[in-house]
Amino acid sequence: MTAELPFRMNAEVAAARAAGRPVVALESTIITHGMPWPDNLRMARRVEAIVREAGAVPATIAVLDGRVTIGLEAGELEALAQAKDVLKLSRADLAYAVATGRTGATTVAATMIAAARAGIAVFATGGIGGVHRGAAESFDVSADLKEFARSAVIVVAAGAKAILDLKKTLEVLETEGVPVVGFRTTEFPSFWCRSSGLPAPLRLDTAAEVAAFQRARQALGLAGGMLVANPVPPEHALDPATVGAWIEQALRDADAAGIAAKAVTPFLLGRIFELSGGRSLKTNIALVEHNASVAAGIAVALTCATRPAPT
Ligand code: PSU
Ligand code: MN
Repeated sequence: MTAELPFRMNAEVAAARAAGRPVVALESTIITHGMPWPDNLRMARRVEAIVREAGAVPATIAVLDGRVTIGLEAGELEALAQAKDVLKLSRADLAYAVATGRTGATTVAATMIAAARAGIAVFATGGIGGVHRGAAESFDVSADLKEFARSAVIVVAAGAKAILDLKKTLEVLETEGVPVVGFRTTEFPSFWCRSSGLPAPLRLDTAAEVAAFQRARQALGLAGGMLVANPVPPEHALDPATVGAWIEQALRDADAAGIAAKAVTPFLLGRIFELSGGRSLKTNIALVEHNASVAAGIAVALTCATRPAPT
């Protein structure tokens, strides 16, 4: 518990922060709205273990009964993974859950806000939100994108979810001044697939290089975070044509059912899970696990690597 922050930080995360040891933030919407029970809990536990194995402390973030909690205890994680009526919280409604004492899962945007306030510099997730297909009509652009310009957190993700308009998503990130770094790739990945047909704007190959890049941005007074786009490992990648057909069908179903606003992303992920006979979920879990290990490497690099002294 830290008194000076409007947050409840668990003892392990607080001790790591106080000692300057590496910490990796993890989101909770992926648990409550992105995957079915009990795979969601298994994934959340496994991801925390991967962060630990790589030498960092995991901090899964959620709002529990109105308290922004940085680092869920094992029992809290299990309860959240099974809970019903959990809010999906972004920048617009994070404080609403606090004010009304509700329980809510944090999206990429809300997790970035909480991590930045808690001094956590690195965050691992599956795929960020972005510009939805048909956004010219619906105006549906995830608040995740603008958050990158505001909160100084490095987010490791397998690009943005392929259900989105990835080209427009990259355009908005560029407009917002958000670096998008292909990690060991020159191509922007598309979540379940390694390719998207779109180039990654920047490329870096090591955790130390990512850490040095973020340090250079801060030295220049540039606010905000960056997206480290880490493709799913080849053995778990799905074929773009197969995924494309599931996405088209899911989008038609969403349209027919009149799904809008916050419900769109969970609906599409759930429908694609059904259409794929569970294959999309297996790949989703594999890519989150991979992102966790890369994020932990970056968190370690940020704490140990120091720039060479000027000569
Ligand atoms: N990545 C996943 N599964 C998810 C999400 C990301 O693998 O469920 C969530 C994230 O929390 C992301 C949110 O911030 O979807 C985006 O929702 P929206 O498009 O409504 O902004
Ligand atoms: Mn949206």
